Amino acid sequence: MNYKDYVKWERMPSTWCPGCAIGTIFKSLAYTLEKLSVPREELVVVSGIGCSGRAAGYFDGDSVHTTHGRAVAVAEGIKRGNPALKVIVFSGDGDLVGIGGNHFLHTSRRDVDLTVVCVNNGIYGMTGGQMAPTTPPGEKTLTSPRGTAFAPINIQAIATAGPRHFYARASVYQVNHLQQALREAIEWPGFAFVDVMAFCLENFGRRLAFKSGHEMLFKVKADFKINPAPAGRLADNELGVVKHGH
Ligand SMILES: Cc1ncc(C[n+]2csc(CCOP(=O)(O)OP(=O)(O)O)c2C)c(N)n1
Ligand SMILES: [Mg+2]
Repeated sequence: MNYKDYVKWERMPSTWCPGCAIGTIFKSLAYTLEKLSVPREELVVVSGIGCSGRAAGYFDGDSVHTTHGRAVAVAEGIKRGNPALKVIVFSGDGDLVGIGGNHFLHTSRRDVDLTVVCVNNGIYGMTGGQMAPTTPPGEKTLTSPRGTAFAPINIQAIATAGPRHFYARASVYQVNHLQQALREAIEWPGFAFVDVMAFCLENFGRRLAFKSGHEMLFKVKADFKINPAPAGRLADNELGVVKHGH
């Protein structure tokens, strides 16, 4: 299989804004599926609602575009119904750890064999740029014009709380690392969460005076460094894979 065989080309161009990096994550996942020779008939991609959530409709295989926040719950049902399937969730930070946070807590606790790819742009992008649980402290958004007063949710701490866990932090700039993390996550025989540091130009960055996706991409580059062999949890500015137990 070629990576292009996983894409519904008749749906292109995508709805994603020019300069957005969701496409980089989408393509990286398609490349990884090619590398792992995942048969299309064994693949199911599940998304919630949001810009990132549009991805399910662009994969040429079985896919479900669920309601907002329910992607992980639907994916768990599919996996329990047919454990032979490779079930991959591709959705946004708001969808997965905001409204869908309860499913994240419990599906990770049950160590269900899923791969969850989180496009973490720190914002509710699709709906205009409201503050999310992932918004960095002090950051100005549509709903926090003086800067958010709250600490962001610690995704890594939740994903690594159980005795068996897989948490990867990757970014849309370090693409080889992202693809390696996706590969390890898909091969991991339990709940694997890939937290991809991304950005939203139109509904977040422009309010912070960013002028292009390119500028935002280089902010990601400056903010994160790869730790190839983390001893424990990753520091806030580190990318890497933290796994244990299988
Ligand atoms: C039950 C429900 N509540 C709220 C909404 C409105 N809504 C649509 S997308 C979205 C947030 C999406 O944010 P995120 O998951 O981070 O995706 P992004 O657009 O940033 O990729 C919200 C609040 C909805 N569709 N359904
Ligand atoms: Mg988002």
